[in-house]
Amino acid sequence: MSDKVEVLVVAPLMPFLMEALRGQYTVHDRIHAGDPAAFAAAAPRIRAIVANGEAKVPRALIAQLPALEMISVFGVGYDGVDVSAARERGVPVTNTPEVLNDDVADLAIGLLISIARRIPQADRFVRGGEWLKGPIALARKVTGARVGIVGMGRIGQAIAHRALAFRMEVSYTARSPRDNVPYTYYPDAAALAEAVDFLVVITPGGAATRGLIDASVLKALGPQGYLVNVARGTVVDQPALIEALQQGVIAGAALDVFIDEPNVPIELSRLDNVVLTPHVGSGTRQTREAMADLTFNNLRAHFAGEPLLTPVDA
Ligand code: 8YV
Repeated sequence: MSDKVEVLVVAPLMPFLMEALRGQYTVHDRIHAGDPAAFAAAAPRIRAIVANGEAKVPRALIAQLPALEMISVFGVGYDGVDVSAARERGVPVTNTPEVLNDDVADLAIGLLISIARRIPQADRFVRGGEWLKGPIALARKVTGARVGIVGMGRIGQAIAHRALAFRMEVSYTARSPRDNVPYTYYPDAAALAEAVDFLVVITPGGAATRGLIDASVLKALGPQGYLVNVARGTVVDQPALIEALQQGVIAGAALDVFIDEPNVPIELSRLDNVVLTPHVGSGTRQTREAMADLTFNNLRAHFAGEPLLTPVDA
């Protein structure tokens, strides 16, 4: 048997990250889910878990790995990891902050413009020969509109910077007002929604934000308002959103994330006032490579006895 460190990969990862991991470690790819015998045999030797932003690393899994030393997440969000269970065991968790800020902010603005200007709908209009029958309906102006950002962390601030270039009036809600931003603060999502044309959600997932954007927030956003979600599906009450879209309680929504990915409710797909993307906020080659490097280098640092590059809660 080789003396390579053994790691458990718990989610599908980019091929270039898998290749780097396989070059350095003995990699067990998702055996915890698909191969109980192999998992039982390897579990006592597994010293690290590699996850992604959507992966689940529950307490029960951590408990089955007595030699576990660290969890490296390929993603900024680590709501799927039971960080308390890891902390109790003295197992640090790392993620990939900063390197994906630009991509997620770019997509947020792209989705906002897409739903307001109905770009995918216009594309379908041309392809379907509808243009020959007459002009398309008018859309909603973006420049100068009021945008409310739910979550004013690093990505929220990157979205705000871009919104300013569109001369948008930026306001936000967060657990508490931030003293490093000049935007108007609202104490809760409903008050913010009431005051804006576009509500952009970029707050961490997890128990603290589950269902934060509920029927009352959507009602406050109103029939001229649009929702953009580039955070986690769990932050929005998805059935309430579907109903709001069907009933015209809000004007439209652009969504990159869903409750049960990759399953998207058929009701959403049937609606014309939505734009749907398959969780691609960080999905460019450049950014995914930077995320892979950081995921790998956190593992490398740990096993070299060096400080972790980006531990969570740091
Ligand atoms: C995913 C994400 O990690 O960073 C996050 O929190 O949700 C994404 O970047 C990515 O899709 C890889 O699975």
